[in-house]
Amino acid sequence: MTREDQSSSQTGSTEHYDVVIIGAGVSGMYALHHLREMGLSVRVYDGASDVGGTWWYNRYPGARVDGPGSPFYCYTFSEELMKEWDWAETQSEQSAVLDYLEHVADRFDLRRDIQFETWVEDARYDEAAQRWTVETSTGVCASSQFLICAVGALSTANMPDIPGIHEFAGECYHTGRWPHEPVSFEGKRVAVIGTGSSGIQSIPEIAKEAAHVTVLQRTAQFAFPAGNRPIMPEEMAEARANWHSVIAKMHANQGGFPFDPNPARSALDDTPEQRQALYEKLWQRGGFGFFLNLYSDIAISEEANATLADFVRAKIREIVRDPETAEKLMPDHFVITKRPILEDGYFDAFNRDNVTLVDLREDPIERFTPTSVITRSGEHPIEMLVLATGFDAISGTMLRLNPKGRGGFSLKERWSDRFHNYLGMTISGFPNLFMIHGPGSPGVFYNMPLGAERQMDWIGSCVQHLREQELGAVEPTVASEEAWAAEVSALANATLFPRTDSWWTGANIEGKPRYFFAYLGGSIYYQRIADVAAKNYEGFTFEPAHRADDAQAS
Ligand code: NA7
Repeated sequence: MTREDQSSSQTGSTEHYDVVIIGAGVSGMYALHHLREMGLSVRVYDGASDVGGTWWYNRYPGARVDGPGSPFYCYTFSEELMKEWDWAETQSEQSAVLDYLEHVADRFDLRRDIQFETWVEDARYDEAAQRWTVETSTGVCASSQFLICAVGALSTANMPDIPGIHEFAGECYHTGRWPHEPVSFEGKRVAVIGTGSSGIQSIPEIAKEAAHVTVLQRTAQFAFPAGNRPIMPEEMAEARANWHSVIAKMHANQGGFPFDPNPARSALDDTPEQRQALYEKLWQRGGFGFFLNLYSDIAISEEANATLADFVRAKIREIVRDPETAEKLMPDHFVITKRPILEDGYFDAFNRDNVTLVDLREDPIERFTPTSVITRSGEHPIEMLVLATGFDAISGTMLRLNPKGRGGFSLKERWSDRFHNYLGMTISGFPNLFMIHGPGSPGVFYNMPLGAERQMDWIGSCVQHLREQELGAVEPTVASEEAWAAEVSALANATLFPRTDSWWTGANIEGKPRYFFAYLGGSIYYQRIADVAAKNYEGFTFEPAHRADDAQAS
């Protein structure tokens, strides 16, 4: 089959494309746009009913952007798009982000190449044809030279396995699978399991309506004031007027946001009074700026870390009136080594009469009954259970997909001991497969829409390289994967991050390989991948394109 024949054609029940993309979230949407602009035929599959990925699913009360936020949590590829879209708040609520993504889908006519409500159930690489075949839940089968997994870093819900939970007869919702119909808490006794970002954002909102909220906490958390505020028209105007320099700043910044780098300074260089003054100023201002303006060794030095941890613990004691509850809320890990959380009324919710805290470390859940949750200390009758229990993050959805590479070797086999990859985008034995925000990439440690664009631009260039050179397949060597793993680990091991149990280390999922799997070099990563491309894709091997008659003969 010639390349022309393969372009968006159909043989029997198999559709043929240049590229299949799995996922129509922020990454998959841009991947579609970019590859289409390159003149490729592209098909996107997504299990949801519309675009948005994580923003389509996470509709729980209080769901908001909890990073540095708007207007810079957005695509940068189109200046017109930036100019025509107004963001209302710094911490945009879920519906505002979804509105934006729907607008992007309309504006760039993305939906015509997306098949919704379609799960990719299997993906197999055909070595002779140098193509991937995917099978979907709707029976559609597609073949493509390239497979792009834009499956989301936080998309496979972590469902707790607690005795009796399936017998619970009341309403039960996972925050990452929240219903599209309105959920009423009015007059209900609600239990919430989980105090990560989703629990901490939703608990104060649920408490406003519910008869009673029982918070079931496994790990007490450090959380910081969200500092959400309206974005002033002059701020939007300024961002627009300086859009090119804003983008340049975003590219240069460690986290992908247009902020000037904070001068390197140890927390231990300041007196306790000076530190207190800085922490207090940042606390009052709120927002993600707290982390961006901190001392540079908070995530590196135990002693420096303790100064901030003590400050936040004192704040919790100040906010929460009941001393016993306040003590249960005291986190004991290194601060910011679990995903930093922005809160708006979380600690204060424990001052309400209708909110109680159960510390599962001293009072664990024994089982559920149809009408209650039973902990060691007694029974808590409930009508609703909210599971804010997070995700099998970063690798979980790739493993659920479990693509089969060369020789039918599955990803589950390849990743049985660790998440082998090169540049966080490619895996040896899985030619022509690319991941966006995969393990080993900056992923959740970088402005995710921008990171997706930058990874996708690199993938597009690699695809272009293959087509220009009439190459059929590309994959990394095992040696380059090993070197990459060492680089990722060396960056992580210079910090306190790997020393805390978190979804960043895989510790939240039983049996998951345990190590820190994000690339912590920030913007350095994009220089690294550019260098690899400039050195003729150093660390990769290429296969010439098989002729169609060779492929058929084998
Ligand atoms: P997280 O941050 O993984 O939080 C999940 C929470 O659920 C966390 O407090 C967990 O405790 C708790 N958890 C998980 N399983 C259980 C069981 N079995 N029993 C009790 N408690 C449990 O997920 P989120 O959805 O809040 O946030 C994910 C990201 O989404 C976030 O960073 C934002 O970027 C958006 P643990 O700490 O593991 O002890």
